[in-house]
Amino acid sequence: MSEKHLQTGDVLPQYSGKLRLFAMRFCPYAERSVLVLNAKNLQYDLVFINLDHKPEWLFNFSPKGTVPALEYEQGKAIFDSNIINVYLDEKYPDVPLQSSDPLRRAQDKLVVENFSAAQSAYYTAAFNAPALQPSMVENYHKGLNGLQKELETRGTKYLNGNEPGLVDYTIWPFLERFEALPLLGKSEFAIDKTKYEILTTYIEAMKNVPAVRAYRLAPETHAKFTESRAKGDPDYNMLDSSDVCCMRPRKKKE
Ligand SMILES: N[C@@H](CCC(=O)N[C@@H](CS)C(=O)NCC(=O)O)C(=O)O
Repeated sequence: MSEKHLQTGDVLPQYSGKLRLFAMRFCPYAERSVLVLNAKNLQYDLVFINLDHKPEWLFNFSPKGTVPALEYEQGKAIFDSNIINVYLDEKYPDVPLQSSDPLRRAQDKLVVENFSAAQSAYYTAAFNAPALQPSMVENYHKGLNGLQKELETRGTKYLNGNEPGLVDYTIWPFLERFEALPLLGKSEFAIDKTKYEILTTYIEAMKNVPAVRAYRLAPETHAKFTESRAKGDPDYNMLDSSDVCCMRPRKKKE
């Protein structure tokens, strides 16, 4: 898989007949859908997009120009990670990722909702540090505490139960990125193993889930991309090795 991000002027790769996800390698929302596609063992193609120089054709799939967008049939797409993931779960029920109990599904949505303030705090800390307020750090820890309490109350390995589900794959991409914050000098965002014992066990378990392992990036890698984006020059292709030397035509000898 090429990690190259396509940009304005690049042609749309040929449709292969598989599901196709338009994504950006470092986007947590796109990661949510990648994880669900992986968890369901679906065949899919990934197309990475340079969000600062979007190819014109992106808007045919995602009218707002956001990723992820899922091309579920040639030329037909839906967008928004939560909408895509519920669609995938209902369309491909072999590996169900949501509870059959409506109340539990509602509770899962509340877990995600209650976590959103921690997500916002992360975004400010990572990309707009001068705007960071003490109340945001507080909200971040409230979010982590809430998540830990929920895990404790549910008493299961994952939020979904003994196997991870949609609720886990929705929250995980942010937990993955939170570990980059201390590396960026934001030590107040560290997830202390003693204070967050249950949460730490959960985080380590999630890292080993096959769907996650196949796509997860190290905190150092997230930190490097975040730094480039915070400086206003996101290094989208920092993981791409497809252009390296040897594929270039050799210069003819005189
Ligand atoms: N609510 C959307 C949010 C998606 C989103 O904001 N994605 C970002 C990238 S992480 C994006 O596409 N931004 C558009 C831009 O940067 O122009 C979802 O869950 O899919």
